Amino acid sequence: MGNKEYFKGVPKIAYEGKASDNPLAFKYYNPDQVVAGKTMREHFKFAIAYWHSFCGQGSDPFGPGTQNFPWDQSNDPVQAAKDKADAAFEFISKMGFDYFCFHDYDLIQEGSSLAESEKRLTTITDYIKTKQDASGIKLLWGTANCFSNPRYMNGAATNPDFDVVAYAGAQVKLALDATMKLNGENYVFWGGREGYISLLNTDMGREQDHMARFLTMAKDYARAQGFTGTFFIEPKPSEPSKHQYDFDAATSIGFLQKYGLQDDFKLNIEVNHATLAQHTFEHELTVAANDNMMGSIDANRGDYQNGWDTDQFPNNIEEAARAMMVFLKAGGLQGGGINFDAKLRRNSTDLDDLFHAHIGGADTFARGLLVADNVLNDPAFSSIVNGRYASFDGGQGAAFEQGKLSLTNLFDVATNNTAGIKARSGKQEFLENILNKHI
Ligand code: XLS
Ligand code: NI
Ligand code: NI
Repeated sequence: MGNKEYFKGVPKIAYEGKASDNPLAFKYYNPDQVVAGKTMREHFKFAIAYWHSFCGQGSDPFGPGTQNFPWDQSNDPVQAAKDKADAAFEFISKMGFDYFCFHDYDLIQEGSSLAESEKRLTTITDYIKTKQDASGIKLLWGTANCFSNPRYMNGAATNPDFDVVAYAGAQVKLALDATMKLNGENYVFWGGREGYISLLNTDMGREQDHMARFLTMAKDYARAQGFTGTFFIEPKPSEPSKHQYDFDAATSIGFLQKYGLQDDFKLNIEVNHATLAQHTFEHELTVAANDNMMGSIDANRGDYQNGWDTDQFPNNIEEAARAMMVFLKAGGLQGGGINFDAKLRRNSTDLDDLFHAHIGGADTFARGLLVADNVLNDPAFSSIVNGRYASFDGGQGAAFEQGKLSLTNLFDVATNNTAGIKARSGKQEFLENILNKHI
């Protein structure tokens, strides 16, 4: 067990309330505070993303990493992986969060063969298991990185070459084994290369059939091993592919329903993916919630002046509040939690920056939750939304909802309406003011 302290001088982060001037304290995230019947800790299940926080060192397409992590100094892959796990568990414990998430090769560098990778994964998961037992920190979800290695340049499950599909299957089997060994509560599929770069060389229908076949096999394997958690698809419209098959929530739900996967699979909605798809975060959550598919959240935000997945830490309170309104109305997530799939800016190079980022992210969601609860409990707000649909609560409107009317009946209702159609205001500005009042 490593006993080196990586984040020296940083104490365990505590809730001190909004009057506190301590930058290393939560101002709104109070894990034990009950909101709408649950503690904040239960609502959110905050998780740390291993890849952004402990692997990515700030490199971008224009230059190498800047952050030079003290846990990434050993040339021995096993030692480097253990140092990284030590740093990760120290950080998560100091944040007071309960969960982490990983890709297989975030935990340890991929080996030069499948057998070597399997051996390395076994070694590091043995090590992480002891750290989980000692700290109580849990695994929200695991996943396989089937997009970085050059073998996946034409896709993983949707690769036109069966040998690559089989290799991806082997990798996902190992990632599922690692996830189950660490008692992962869920398993994620994000298909960055499951799409196309050009339709000229792509048989889209065949690739989508392959993807469904692959997901079904992965699900059947895990279920046969006794895995009872939920599988998540993570919609994203593009980047790295020109077009990804899991474009957005509506597309992904249609895909899952077409192939009969909707009972085992839900969605992991990411804020920045929503905005890349030209949707809002609240839109994607609403689409998912309507079909009982709101499984988990990857919390971050985009830069609204450019079109990349910039994965910035959440700090937009209105965006969080609107999302939390959907969240509360749906009764929370189907199995998942809130994973900070976010990274420091390349020039944020101090070790304490990682704390400021996660404190801000947690406080943004906590504040969003408090605002959402207040808005939903504000009678001026709910009476307007409910009132807009009152004509369906009785009479012919109710008969319409119950499927008792035909098109001819609608013709009769419209013909007999001698009073005419009244203009009814949507009251948007009124509602926006109520939301802002609670912010
Ligand atoms: C990339 C995705 C990725 C997934 C996990 O854009 O957000 O990080 O969350 O593979
Ligand atoms: Ni993500
Ligand atoms: Ni992303």
